[in-house]
Amino acid sequence: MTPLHPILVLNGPNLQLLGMRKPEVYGSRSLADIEERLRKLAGELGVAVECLQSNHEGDLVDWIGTAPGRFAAILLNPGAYTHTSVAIRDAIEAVGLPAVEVHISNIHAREEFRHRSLIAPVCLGQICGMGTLGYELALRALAAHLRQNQAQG
Ligand code: CA2
Repeated sequence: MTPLHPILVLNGPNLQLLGMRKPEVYGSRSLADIEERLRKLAGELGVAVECLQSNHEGDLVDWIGTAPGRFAAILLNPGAYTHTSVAIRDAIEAVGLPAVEVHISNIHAREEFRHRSLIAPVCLGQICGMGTLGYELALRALAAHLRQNQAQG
């Protein structure tokens, strides 16, 4: 298999608290645990991942903006910025890299303000409500998408 550029994994605000609070909503795994599992799965899939988290919208916009040429795709859980950030949406749309949005909880079964994602329309797809397994499903989807595109030249 020809090596691909790594996949950029971005987590937004408050996701550094995973495993420490609200396990009934977000499960009991820490972000470090999720990232470790993604690195292991990436190895099995023949890709690499780089994982970053920030509570600041501008950091996420900067990382997305500098991804082309360094990363092949983006897996992101934008946290609460999902529902508010035109800047993150514009960044994803501008760079044109395939992106998958992940939510641990089922945002459609929660408060109405969480039902709308500004970012999902510029992504390949969205996975939500599958707990932290959603990150692994998204990585599988992106790796398959990249391999398919590679095979088609
Ligand atoms: O379900 C998801 O993954 C969310 O992106 C999580 C965001 C929320 O604003 C979105 O609507 C859905 C919140 C992340 C906060 O994470 C915490 C983790 C542990 C304890 C408290 C918050």
